[in-house]
Amino acid sequence: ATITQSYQERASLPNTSPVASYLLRLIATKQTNLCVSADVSTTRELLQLAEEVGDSICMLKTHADIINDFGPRTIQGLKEIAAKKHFLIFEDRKFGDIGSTVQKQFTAGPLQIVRWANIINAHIFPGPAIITALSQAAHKPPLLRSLLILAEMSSAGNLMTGSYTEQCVVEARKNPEFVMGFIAQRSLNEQPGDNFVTMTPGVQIGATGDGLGQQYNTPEQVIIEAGTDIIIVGRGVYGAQDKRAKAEEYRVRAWKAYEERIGP
Ligand code: S5P
Repeated sequence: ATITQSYQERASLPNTSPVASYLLRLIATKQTNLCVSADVSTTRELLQLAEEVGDSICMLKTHADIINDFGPRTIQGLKEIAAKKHFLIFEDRKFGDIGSTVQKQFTAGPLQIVRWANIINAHIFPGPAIITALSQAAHKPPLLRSLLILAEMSSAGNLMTGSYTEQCVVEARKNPEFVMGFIAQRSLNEQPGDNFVTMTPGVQIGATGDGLGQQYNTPEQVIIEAGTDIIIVGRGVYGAQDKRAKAEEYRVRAWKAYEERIGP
């Protein structure tokens, strides 16, 4: 059902986490279902990329642990640009440990992810306590944070299929306040009432893979055929000479695909 509904309509459906509602409204207002993956290695490059693509994105995805000089300057800069350009920050930490450990990884150490990332993701192979542990850590002191469960991956030969993926959906349905959706290759909204946000990496125009397992689809394959909500593009954007123009090109392609999918 969510396949033919607009982002705007979905923002006010029941069973929608607060962060998802905010994001869906933001997407509708800015007319962008593009998330840029900022896999760069310095604070300077990260903040410059955020400035350049900020107007074209609904979300910036980071890997804080690959930034050589990550620190308070990175956090402050990111927050300022996100507020000015109106996008959310998603730290792609892929938590995957016992509850007690992920709480520390989320809140402590040099990254202090909970302080600056609106959205995080986790694997559920350690069991469902990973969800409650992250939720608890996000709520003291109360911060508006949300989780994406990694239900499927883009890489060749990955093991996240069948009943594993199904179990991700089961656990998400039990935690609609905190779990906003999935990292997956297709929409997993299969039951009436499901309104999860699906974000899909492995998107690039004019490439099929990277020689290291990554597999690429086009924005149209992902948004129209697979029914997902947000494309995640890394090298397709930050690898370009003119990053601003490239982000805008991906935004237009993914937005047109969405308009075609929901119909007149
Ligand atoms: O299944 C996945 C999940 C993720 S989060 N496949 C992925 O590629 N990712 C991430 O998306 C990956 O860690 C990288 O940051 C980004 C894809 O980058 P690209 O350069 O291949 O577009």
